[in-house]
Amino acid sequence: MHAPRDPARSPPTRREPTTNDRPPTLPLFPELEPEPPAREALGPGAWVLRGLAREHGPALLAAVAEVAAAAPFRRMRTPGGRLMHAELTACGPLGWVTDARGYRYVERDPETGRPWPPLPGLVRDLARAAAAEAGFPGFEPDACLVNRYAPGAGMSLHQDKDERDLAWPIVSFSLGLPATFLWGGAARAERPRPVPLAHGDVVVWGGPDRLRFHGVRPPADAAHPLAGRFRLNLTLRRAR
Ligand SMILES: O=C(O)CCC(=O)C(=O)O
Ligand SMILES: [Mn+2]
Repeated sequence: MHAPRDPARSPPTRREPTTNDRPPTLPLFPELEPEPPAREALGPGAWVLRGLAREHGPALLAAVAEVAAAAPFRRMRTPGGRLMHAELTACGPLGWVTDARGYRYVERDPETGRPWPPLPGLVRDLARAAAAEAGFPGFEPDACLVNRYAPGAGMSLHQDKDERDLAWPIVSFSLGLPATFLWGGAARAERPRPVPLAHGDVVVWGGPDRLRFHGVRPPADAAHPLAGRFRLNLTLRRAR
């Protein structure tokens, strides 16, 4: 019988390989490796559309910068008085805001008193295409909420339910740093499923999944080549 080796007292004469010594295993036939699925179902009415917006990343980030130049990112307070971790701005006819009076859509930026900047055509077109791909043709968003997450900033579980007609889906673009999206259930208490989201991924949820709880874990600190130390998220909604 072998006595179990105590590595502290009897070091092996020959160093044993550790996982760190092993080079990454390359696929023998890369062309036969399965591609990550282009769309993943999160539920009967919810899809992750992998990389759908990736090629438009630079243009989308430029559009966000233009929006933020007219309607700067700011941290808003929940009706209960808590400061949100993500910074927000908006574009399109309506912008979502939260303050002591509650959650609502408004036509003017309360910070500047001006209408929200227009919804960029590219954002509208991509949102329409993503919604159609997920089974919701004819989506015409009238509100785009833009969230900016620095490392350490997340969003707790919530439902998107301030929109008038819940028959329309939510279309959500992820740009910049990767983060984990938390896909919950119909009740807050249901344990959410972690869904990693990368630059260019789009999530669409509607129909029977429209009121699912969801949230975002804070991104880890890193630098994205296009977005720097931020994750940006655009959610397109039909608010009225
Ligand atoms: O950042 C995300 O991926 C989700 C944002 C969100 O749920 C919201 O703005 O309501
Ligand atoms: Mn939400």
